[in-house]
Amino acid sequence: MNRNLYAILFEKFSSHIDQPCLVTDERIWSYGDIDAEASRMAGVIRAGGVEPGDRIVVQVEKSAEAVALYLACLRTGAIFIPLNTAYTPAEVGYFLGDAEPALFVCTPQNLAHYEDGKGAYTPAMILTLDEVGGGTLMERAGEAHPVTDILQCSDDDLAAILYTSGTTGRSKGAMLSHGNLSSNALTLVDFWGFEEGDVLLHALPIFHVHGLFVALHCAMLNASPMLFLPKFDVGEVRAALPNATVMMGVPTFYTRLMDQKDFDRQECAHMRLFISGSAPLTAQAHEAFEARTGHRILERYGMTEAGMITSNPNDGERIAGTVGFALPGIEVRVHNEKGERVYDDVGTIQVRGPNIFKGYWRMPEKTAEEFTADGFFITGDLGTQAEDGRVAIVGRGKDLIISGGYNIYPKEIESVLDNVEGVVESAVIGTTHADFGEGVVAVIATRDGKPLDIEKLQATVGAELARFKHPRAWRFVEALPRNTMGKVQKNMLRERYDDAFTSPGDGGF
Ligand code: MCA
Ligand code: AMP
Repeated sequence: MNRNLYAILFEKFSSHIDQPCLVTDERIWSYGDIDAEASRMAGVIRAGGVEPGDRIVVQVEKSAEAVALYLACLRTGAIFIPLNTAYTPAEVGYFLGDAEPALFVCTPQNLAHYEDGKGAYTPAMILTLDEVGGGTLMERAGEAHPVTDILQCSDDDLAAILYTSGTTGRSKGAMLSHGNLSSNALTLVDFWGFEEGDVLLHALPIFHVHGLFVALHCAMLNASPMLFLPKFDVGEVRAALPNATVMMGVPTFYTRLMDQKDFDRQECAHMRLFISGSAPLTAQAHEAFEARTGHRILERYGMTEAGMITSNPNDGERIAGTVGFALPGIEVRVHNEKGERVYDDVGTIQVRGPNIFKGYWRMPEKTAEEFTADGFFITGDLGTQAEDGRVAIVGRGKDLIISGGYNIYPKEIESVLDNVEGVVESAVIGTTHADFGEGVVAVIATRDGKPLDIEKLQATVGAELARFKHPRAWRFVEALPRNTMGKVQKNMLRERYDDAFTSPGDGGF
């Protein structure tokens, strides 16, 4: 049997080939249209000499064509590597060098940065794709001989690599197999009760697990239409809600909807399910949403390396502040520092199951560090598990900021700041932000504690790092607080500057 994820998706939607798949501003793409586009793009991939197992790095805006490109990679056995559109050429350069793709697809606007061997690694082929289906990839697809077969794959063959930053520096590519993705998708479509008539409101980016895998796969396995919005725009989402039944979002989606004074029950009357994840949804936000709309948001917990791990039930009690139970077929446990399994006590969350990634791309030693001897993946999240299995996340063991659902690793920003003249050392922390959950604050030690030129600091960070990672509040001190071991006490800094985005004049964004 062919375990290629595309074969599994195709089998489910092929009886609905004339049904709408992606509804965009420009047009309605039926399942047949998307399949045909994926065949043409597969033709481009094959004609370009890209072999199964070769990597294709993609940094393009959200579009139906970008979805077809992803499906074409699955179809041909090429490994799909999506990148956040906000990444700077410097950041992209690292990923190209690390992944060594046979093909890089970028926007026409960014092409100049990568042509003619400007970076450390120049892919054999660079094509372009814009947000309305223009670019050299589409020109070639128009002429290509469509590939209609689906490469025979096993569960262990790689489908995608998603980069996730590390607490100690370099980004790691999480290798995800066809089996990782299909097992998770098949579980979710069932667990969340996808049914005939469901319409998914898709406003997430498609370069992360949430928008690319969780949302797309569930809809495609159910042959559901997706109202495919370019991004989360509160007005457009509100306009689409009456035609949808399911929405998946990060907590910022829900806080932004709640900020709309006239957003009410009526607009959600047609909805079956609101799902939240990627960052903690506060119990307060959960309850306020229910009071306003009558819907209890279903919160679930996931990770790039593991896909979806736990979920509150579709039928059953959704408890605010918890992320529910291990999904069927997945084992979750909490271990304390002594390595003992604990219940109702805080420890690290560990996971085992068919969803767990195959390791970090070309980093076997890093991979080994993240697994226990009995094969559980150590998530780095701190949580509790009740006797009945219900999990609550209480914090992170890893030095990570989650802002609007994007992960930001302080180390990466600190490394840039520490090279700026006048900076003795820096500590980057996340503090409470009403819109993004957490906002980035840079605490900088200077020789006399006097402030440095913020514009200069911003420009230095700006040349290297994507804008969503930029500190939006700056604090200058004489020295960073350290414990007796010499480690910077970030907890103390987070407490001290927790009002960075709530005190007057510190809006940041
Ligand atoms: C945009 N900006 C941000 C963020 N997004 N800053 C911090 N954090 C962010 N998340 C900045 C931009 O750089 C810009 O700054 C300004 O905010 C406005 O940009 P804009 O593009 O208009 O922002 P937006 O459209 O309002 O986007 C906010 C958003 C978006 C809708 C929350 O970030 C989003 O869709 N987030 C979802 C991320 C996601 O899918 N995560 C799933 C990861 P300036 O004005 O200075 O230029 S997968 C995962 O975590 C696991 C597996 C899981 O469990 O799901
Ligand atoms: P990523 O590396 O982008 O896949 O992000 C995964 C991380 O997001 C997890 O390790 C958690 O720290 C966090 N996360 C995902 N879902 C939730 C949730 N429902 N509540 C709290 N944190 C979450």
